[in-house]
Amino acid sequence: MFTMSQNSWMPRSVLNDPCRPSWQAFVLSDAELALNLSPGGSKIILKYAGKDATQEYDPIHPPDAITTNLPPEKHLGPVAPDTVEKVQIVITDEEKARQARIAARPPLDEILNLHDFEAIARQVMAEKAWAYYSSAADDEITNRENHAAYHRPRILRDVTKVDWSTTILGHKSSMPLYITATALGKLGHPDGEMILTRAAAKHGVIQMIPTLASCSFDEIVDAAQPGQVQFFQLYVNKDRNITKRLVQHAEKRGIKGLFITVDAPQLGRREKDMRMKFEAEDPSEVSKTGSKGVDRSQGAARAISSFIDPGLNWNDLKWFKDITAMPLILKGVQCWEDALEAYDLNLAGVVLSNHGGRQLDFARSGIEILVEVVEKLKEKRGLTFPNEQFQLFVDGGVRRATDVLKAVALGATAVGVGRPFLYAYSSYGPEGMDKALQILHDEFEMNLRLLGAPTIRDVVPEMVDASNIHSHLVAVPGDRLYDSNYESMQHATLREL
Ligand code: PPY
Repeated sequence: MFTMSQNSWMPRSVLNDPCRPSWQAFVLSDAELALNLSPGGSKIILKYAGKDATQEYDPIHPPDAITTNLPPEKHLGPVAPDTVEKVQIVITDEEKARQARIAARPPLDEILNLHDFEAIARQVMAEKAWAYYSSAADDEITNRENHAAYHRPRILRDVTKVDWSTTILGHKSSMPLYITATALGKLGHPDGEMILTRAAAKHGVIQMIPTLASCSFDEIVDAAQPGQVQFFQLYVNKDRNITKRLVQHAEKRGIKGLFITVDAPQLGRREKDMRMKFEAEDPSEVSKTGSKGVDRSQGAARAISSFIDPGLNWNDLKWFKDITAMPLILKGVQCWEDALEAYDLNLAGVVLSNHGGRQLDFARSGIEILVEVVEKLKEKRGLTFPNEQFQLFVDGGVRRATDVLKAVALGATAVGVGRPFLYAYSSYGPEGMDKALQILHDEFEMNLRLLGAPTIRDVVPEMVDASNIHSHLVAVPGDRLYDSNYESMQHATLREL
């Protein structure tokens, strides 16, 4: 349970959590400070003052939000949970309708591909959760720009047996993909990221743990099987001591690669997410801005992003090398010049990504960037890909094994998959996630046969025609993802004067 009052913040869940420090509860002594500290603004504090705010708080606050951000002198001691007012949870008509839609989901057997999960998720997820997961930047152009390469399969090769396993940063993976980091996993299911951990173990894939997880880092690591490989995605904190602690703790817990996100010095403008708060709150409040002119009344993303350091730059990378021996990978590289710089700094690789279209709109797709990076790093440094010393990864827009295989053919070691897994477990729980990975396995098996490639090593550049990739003129059929995802301000009502 998490309660807020005008002068106290007290997460009861900590009482049962062995990973947390022993002082167990956190009380702000100063109401003014509490109101100013809340990234969601004062309204949310006042709304839940003295009440059980667990449901609102848990999914959108990483569990260490208070321990990390609140100075120790503000932690005043344990809470007696019995003294806290219980809140009557009112089930709205809207929530009842959502529960009815959940009950009416098609059986999992009828889910044939990852798009299907998305279609169900849209109907059964809580509105705020759907808005956060599905939103993308600005006009959501980049969000649908990932499909401009075509296969050139070979025939008459013996593909009786096909093997789509590979290695990523030297670690075995049953498929050339990994579960990439996505924030706030509990918005979709109360078990959040731990569903991904368990499914990763079962299917032999690697999970990248997000900085902004809903579960704590230790919970996620503890949920792994012995020997299970996990990576860690890092948002760099303005307070480098916090970052250092996180990184060194991750290394101590056996994390095998540090993916430093470099494409989010500021949050992209995700209007669907923003509209959530916009609609939920008093219209007179919505345009209120914080001290730096930032609108603090907006959606989930904005509430969690203020700690990220926009000052992060190339000079910081030496410091990372000094504080950790984990392989360093930059996540969010978008042109060959930066990939080359990362190579010259002896990093272990780069993720070519537009952050799922959630940051800079009109940023190019990962696969388009991949083509230019492979070409230029060959020209400038004589590199060929895939390359063990400097690995290329791609993420964004992956819904099919064919998306993965195109990237692999063009030189990627592996591809990150994010939203589809969130949609799978948000709509069907752990079984949904299990099914999603099974679907991908089945797709790899079939598509390797159809490509004429018995193993991943046989998936070569000649198997893809990427000649249109930079033209941005590729005809795509009606874009279901876009048509169903983009939401204009269609329900706008004018205020009464
Ligand atoms: C995302 O929502 O895309 C995230 O990765 C989390 C996040 C949150 C705030 C700023 C940047 C990224």
